[in-house]
Amino acid sequence: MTPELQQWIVSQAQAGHDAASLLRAMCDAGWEEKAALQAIEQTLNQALQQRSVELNLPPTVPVPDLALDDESNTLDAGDRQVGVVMAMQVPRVVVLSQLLSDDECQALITAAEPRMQRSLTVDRQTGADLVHEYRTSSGMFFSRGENEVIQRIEARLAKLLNWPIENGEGLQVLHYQVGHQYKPHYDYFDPHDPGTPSVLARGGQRVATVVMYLNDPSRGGGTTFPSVNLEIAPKKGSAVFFSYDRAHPVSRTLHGGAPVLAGEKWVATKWLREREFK
Ligand code: PD2
Ligand code: ZN
Repeated sequence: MTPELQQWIVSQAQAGHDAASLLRAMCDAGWEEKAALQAIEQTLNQALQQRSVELNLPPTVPVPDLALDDESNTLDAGDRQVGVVMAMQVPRVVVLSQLLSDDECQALITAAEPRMQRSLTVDRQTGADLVHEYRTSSGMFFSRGENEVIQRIEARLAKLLNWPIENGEGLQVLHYQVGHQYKPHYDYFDPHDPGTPSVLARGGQRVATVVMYLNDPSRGGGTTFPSVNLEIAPKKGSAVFFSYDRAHPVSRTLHGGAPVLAGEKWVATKWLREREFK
């Protein structure tokens, strides 16, 4: 491969041409398809790697994902067929329907309700849990596999996302009342925070989130992704999955819970780590 060709591939990609159109142009110019594909992949990977170093980005890590194909809008979750409502690549966000049954939603709320406390967030300096103004919901954590319903849901998520059950934190349940919100934030732990190393000792970084909606708020309470102007309406039994292959804003996974305007909002959040969460 000549430097000129490499430069051409990078400049075409920067101009917004996708891999398929690059491939077509190269094949039209006499390239064999397999060789052209390899040249494009190698060149773009190299360019991305170089850019990451220039920008001093942390390296990417493997993340959970769903086995989506173009033909099917349902996924086999083992004991249940789950609907795919929307999928985008960057950031990786997939909205799922019918992930949980009404009974499962209710069972989670019933078990969580007596254990709810004002929500804590991790203190960025020390790694300790703190009450913070930007998070006005109340919440609780189940432990992993705590009861039969939780075991079932965790097994379903592991199958859907092809990620070990052991890498999941315990399910968190949040309850928002009118006016409550969760201001935009990243779910990964900021590598520059002094408290992060102690948090990472238990299973490494968070690499993906599943927010499951346990009821239908009357108004408001959407999950927002401000970097890409996306808002997901909370619907009982549905969920939003998103992943972040590096702990950096380039992941574009800034997200928040919009204020609840009428009614209430219950969610269960599953965070997935790189390794076994102990
Ligand atoms: O409740 C939500 O929509 C929400 C939004 C952002 C939950 C979380 N983050 C979370 O639990 O991390
Ligand atoms: Zn979050």
